[in-house]
Amino acid sequence: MTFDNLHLDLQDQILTVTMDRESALNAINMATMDSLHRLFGHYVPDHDGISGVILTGAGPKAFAAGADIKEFASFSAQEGKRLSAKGHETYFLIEKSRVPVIAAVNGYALGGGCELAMACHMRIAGEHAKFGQPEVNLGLLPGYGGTQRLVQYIGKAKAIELLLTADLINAQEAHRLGLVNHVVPSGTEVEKAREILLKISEKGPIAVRKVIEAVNAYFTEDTDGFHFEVESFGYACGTDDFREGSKAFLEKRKPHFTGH
Ligand code: DAK
Repeated sequence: MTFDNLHLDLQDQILTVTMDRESALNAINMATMDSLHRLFGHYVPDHDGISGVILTGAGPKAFAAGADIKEFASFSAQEGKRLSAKGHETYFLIEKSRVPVIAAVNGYALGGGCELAMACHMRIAGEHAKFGQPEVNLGLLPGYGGTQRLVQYIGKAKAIELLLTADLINAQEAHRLGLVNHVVPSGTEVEKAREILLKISEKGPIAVRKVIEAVNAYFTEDTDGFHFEVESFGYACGTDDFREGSKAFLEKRKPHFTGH
């Protein structure tokens, strides 16, 4: 499988995905969206040797400076709606990924780029990163879930201000608001994300997947998250991994999880 505009690097079961259009500040065009869709729809879920994914942007300036304005500027209402739906589908694939996905935000994360970072399970920001949803500057509103996920992360009052004013915020402010998990020296975002994913890769893979699903359930309208947790807990109790995890604790050794 080939992925236009993405560079993949798999090491120690951690897949680093670099959006690779540095001259356009990694703006997300249709080819990139299609690649992300196939990556998270097929490649990652079908690959047994991936325990976590890091998403980042090429170069020192941008994670992704938005959807590609040059490409969508001439879109009709019909085309815009179709692309928006495809973006939603893609970003949901990331949010629902069975393995954790961390955005290593190495610069501008604007518009569709900020929405992409928000679809990931965590965000590590370089100290010079900038976040924002400046769509209203273009006479648009966010089209890839930004009006929803920004509210989920930082609350309605601040989210509506950023969405209406198009103001950008720096990494420190994003951290203060709860949008990013850690701020690190620029250039070390991927390293920090990798450190977190390696730690998670030592945990039971079924438990990791169920935590992601249960947290997502909180934000899924027709799902009772508490009920989902009860069901998932019961399921986890019946796994070999749980037996191994508790046995290893009692025997004072590290567990060997198999994902069964
Ligand atoms: N799209 C295409 N090209 C972009 C781009 C973008 N979003 N952002 C930057 N570039 C290109 C610039 O055009 C420039 O290309 P050349 O002129 O060299 O060919 C190159 O990247 C370098 O950019 P600058 O020269 O502007 O670099 P600066 O350091 O001076 O400024 C900046 C950096 C990030 C402040 C500036 O580039 C900027 O304001 N960029 C645009 C930010 C922005 O407004 N992003 C879009 C947000 S709106 C949709 C669904 C979703 C969306 C839209 C439609 N449908 C379903 C239809 C989402 C929309 C958005 O994301």
